[in-house]
Amino acid sequence: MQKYFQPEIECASLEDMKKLQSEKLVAQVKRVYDNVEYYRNLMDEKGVKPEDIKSVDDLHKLPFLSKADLRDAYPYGLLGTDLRNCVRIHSTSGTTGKRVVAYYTKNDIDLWEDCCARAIVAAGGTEEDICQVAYGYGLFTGGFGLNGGSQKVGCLTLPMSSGNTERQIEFMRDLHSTIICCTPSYAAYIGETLKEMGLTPDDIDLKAGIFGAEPWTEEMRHDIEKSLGIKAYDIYGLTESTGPGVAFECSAQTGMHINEDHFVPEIINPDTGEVLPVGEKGELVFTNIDKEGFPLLRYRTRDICVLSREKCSCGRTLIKMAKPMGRSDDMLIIRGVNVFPSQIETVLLNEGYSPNYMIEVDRKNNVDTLDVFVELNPEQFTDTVKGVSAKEKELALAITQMLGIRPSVHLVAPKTIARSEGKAVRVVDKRKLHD
Ligand code: DLL
Repeated sequence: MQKYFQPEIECASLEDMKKLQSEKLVAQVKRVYDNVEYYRNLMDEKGVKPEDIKSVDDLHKLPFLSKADLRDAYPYGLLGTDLRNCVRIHSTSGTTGKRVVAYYTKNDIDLWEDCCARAIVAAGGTEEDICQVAYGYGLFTGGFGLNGGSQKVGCLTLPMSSGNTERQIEFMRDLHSTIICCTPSYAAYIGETLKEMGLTPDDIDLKAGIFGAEPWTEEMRHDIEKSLGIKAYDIYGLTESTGPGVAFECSAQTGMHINEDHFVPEIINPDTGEVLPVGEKGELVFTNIDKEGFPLLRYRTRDICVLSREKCSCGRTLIKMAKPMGRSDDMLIIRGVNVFPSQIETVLLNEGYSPNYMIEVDRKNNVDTLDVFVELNPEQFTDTVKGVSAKEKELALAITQMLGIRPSVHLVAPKTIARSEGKAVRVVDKRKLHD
């Protein structure tokens, strides 16, 4: 039996899980109240004392933490323990404002790596595997997180980091990598490069990929599975709550099991903060019940998704989260309509186009404009100008049917849209320049 398939936790009854969570939560709230002045003030403002939290059913009494709080408290305001007890930091890229720095004690790293190990085992990983980690290493959590998980499982671990795609493929072939971990957009790029090198999935030994850190669609999953000859598993996480491994996909590939023994999820209405029942769509909120360095309680992720307690064919009882549609702040409001880039991706891949696209939003004469630039595949590129313009109209219609608003579609030559080795940047919102 694999050490990192832990049925006593992963297949626990709801009652046992709640008991475990409650014990950890009660202790965590007390610790945070005693050690973290910033959060103590928030609790005092709300009139909540640690004694009021007796079980996970009382979670709703606690105040939320938002990204704004994290920025406010930067750099040390939410530190949960003496800095001397911390052994590592990681940080978000800070593209949407001041970066967030998270602190890890030795124990935090140990538990985080356990979570990543569970994810690798759920994707079929064993000590027989050769695991190529092509997430970035550094302040980003992807590389170090999966690296630690892979070593715990006992896989031979290749700390490649991202980039240098041909070298990735050479290593993959020479060392017979069986598992690859990277962002889905980078996996698509590796698949494209493999083809360009005149190779097919039969020329490599990969069997599984563990992809996350950005939203990706089912259509993208099929594309990657085909181009690399693998099963593609989703993995979710965020720096604020440790990193990858907060949730992971199993053989059922129908959503990700949340490591509930460490992270207690809630779904809330993003406008009112009201807690929604399991099964309703809303903003995901996490409470870290055993983190020491950066113990966030009721952290609002801004990720929009749905939870499910439906029985899973893999036997795990850990609650599942659906693929997040994207962050509430990734959502574009165009002519009053809510648009997620992932909806456009679904249409493109369904219509046989490449996953290489850019979305440009602007405002002209007070009207929002939506331009979608999509690369033609090399075989589509030989088309006549007339043929291309007919295709653009067809694709614009398909997107209109999905979104309810009409875009201008521009089919562009192969290789003209920048490839991503990490998280793909798919949207340029020029309206911000006018505001
Ligand atoms: O992206 C951690 C990670 C690394 C997850 C490697 C998975 C694999 P951040 O850079 O802090 O951390 O970004 C976190 O990325 O709030 C989501 O919006 C998004 N995200 C992460 N995983 C997924 C996923 C890492 N599987 C933010 N599907 C999160 C959709 C995801 N979005």
